[in-house]
Amino acid sequence: MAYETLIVEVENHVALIKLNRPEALNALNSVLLSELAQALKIAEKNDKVRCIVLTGSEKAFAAGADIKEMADKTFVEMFSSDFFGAECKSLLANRKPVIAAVAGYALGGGCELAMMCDFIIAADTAKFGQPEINLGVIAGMGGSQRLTRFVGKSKSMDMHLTGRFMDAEEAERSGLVSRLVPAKKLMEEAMSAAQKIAEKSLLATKAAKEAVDRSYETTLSEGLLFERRLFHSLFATEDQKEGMAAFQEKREAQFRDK
Ligand code: CO8
Repeated sequence: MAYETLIVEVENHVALIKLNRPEALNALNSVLLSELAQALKIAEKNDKVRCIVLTGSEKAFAAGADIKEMADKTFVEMFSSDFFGAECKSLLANRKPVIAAVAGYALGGGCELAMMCDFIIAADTAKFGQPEINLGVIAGMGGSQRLTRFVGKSKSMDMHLTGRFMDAEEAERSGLVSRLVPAKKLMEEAMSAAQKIAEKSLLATKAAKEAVDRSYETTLSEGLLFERRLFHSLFATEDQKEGMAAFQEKREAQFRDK
């Protein structure tokens, strides 16, 4: 499938989706977000794909929502179309794991898009920020909620109110990113993490993703119950039998997603 704003490759069970609007530092316009939602849906349906990596360029993961596209819109247009609402819901509906591999700018909607992924691996060149305040607006794709959960209220407020950028070291220290690597190693590290995930049982992978995601949405006791019930339910799978047999037989497990 050919896209105007993305490059998509599938290799060794990993779909690599590259944002591709170099002339605008990968700013997220309607075409890009709807193509991204479509590419993720296709990857989710493709049995050969077991993990997804989302990346941008060396200079920018994405420098935010497209300011030029939004500038002249009215409240009525934004509200009536629920601007970017459907696209965000569609991105989040994907049940396969998605790793964000971030180099350069991840600002505004770009930072929010990275945070919508399951985890972020950052190059030492990465810069995160929610600079919407400089444009007379605020975050709109989850920044005020997700960044606060990642880094805590004080740092999140600082970022949203001053519009300052956070470098990759601060992002790792604050828990926004899971790994920090030299820029040259970014794609190697992200693809190797994806490969590792692709070797697991996809049933267990989806269950793990659901359980961790649930921790954001519920109380501790409900979350613990949800996790325990998912754990119990995996004993109905062949992959659980295989995984535990392989451990005892001291061999690699051969998962079949059954
Ligand atoms: N939108 C549109 N075009 C952009 C954007 C953007 N967000 N960012 C960069 N570009 C364009 C520039 O206009 C420029 O194009 P041109 O050459 O035609 O003038 C090109 O990309 C290169 O950019 P610069 O020349 O500015 O590159 P620099 O290296 O000098 O600066 C920066 C890089 C610091 C990243 C700078 O481009 C910048 O500040 N960009 C804007 C960052 C920003 O404010 N992001 C937040 C946008 S608002 C948002 O994301 C809201 C999300 C919520 C949506 C909610 C929906 C419900």
